[in-house]
Amino acid sequence: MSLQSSELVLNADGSIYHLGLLPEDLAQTVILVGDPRRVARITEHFDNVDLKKQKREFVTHTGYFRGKRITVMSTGMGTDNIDIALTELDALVNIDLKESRIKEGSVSLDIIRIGTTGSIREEIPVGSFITSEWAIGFDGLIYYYKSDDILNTEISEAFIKHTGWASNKAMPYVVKGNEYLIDKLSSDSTIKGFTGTNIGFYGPQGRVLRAGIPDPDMNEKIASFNYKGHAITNLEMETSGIYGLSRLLGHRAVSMNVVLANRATGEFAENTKEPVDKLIEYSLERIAK
Ligand code: R1P
Repeated sequence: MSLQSSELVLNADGSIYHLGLLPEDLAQTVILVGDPRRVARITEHFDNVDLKKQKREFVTHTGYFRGKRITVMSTGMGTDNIDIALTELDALVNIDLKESRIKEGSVSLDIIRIGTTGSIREEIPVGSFITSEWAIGFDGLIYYYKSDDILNTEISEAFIKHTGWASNKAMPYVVKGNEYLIDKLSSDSTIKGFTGTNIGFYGPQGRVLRAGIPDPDMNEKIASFNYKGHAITNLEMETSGIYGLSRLLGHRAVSMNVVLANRATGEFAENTKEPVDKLIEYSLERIAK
């Protein structure tokens, strides 16, 4: 059965709709970043870059780092963009775009997020590298898919009870990263974390400028949650979507984040470039190993 053109949307050159990429543009190892300008900051370390494309916030470079072919792509901010990024990356390898048919067998990508985050623990200072072992999504994206088999409901149910999570917000979901990539990207320089993924930067992460929030103690409740040793370390906006969709589609994913803010102490990195550059260099070293 072929997919209708309203479902599998292609551009005039045959590339996938939002990413603007053709299957040959993509490497099997894919680094995802939020900020479009971070793409070049990563590929400046490459031996060569043979492809550069951009559509909307999706900037893509593909090239070689120490002989390994790697694609680096920006997703912009949030799990709504991750829905598009992951679905279209998967389509590039697992759907025959010319025939509009799902291919026999499936190809698995290695997906590594290199991002920035806020720590909710005093003991995880600005500059720390967090490898997300688990993610808890407050964004609700995964509930739009058949996802019962990949979610850890024991942890999410304990979390909902502990925080008194309001039923007018999306129900939190818990999903694990890929063990192989978590080990590969972890070392004495990283902390294994449990990352909370929010649907926004301000109210959803408990930041108040002018608009008030219904539960000002939510970050403290999130920080005091500890279920059988599972305690949340940091907040950002993409990891749960990347982990959830990667599990559903059969890809391996790990999320690496450098801490720029400490929400417990109120501290923010004076210089954001240096810690991000350090995480880029560290992650590339581990990916190339
Ligand atoms: C918010 O400032 C953005 O920064 C973090 C959040 O997840 C969100 O996307 O990650 P990136 O630096 O990768 O964009």
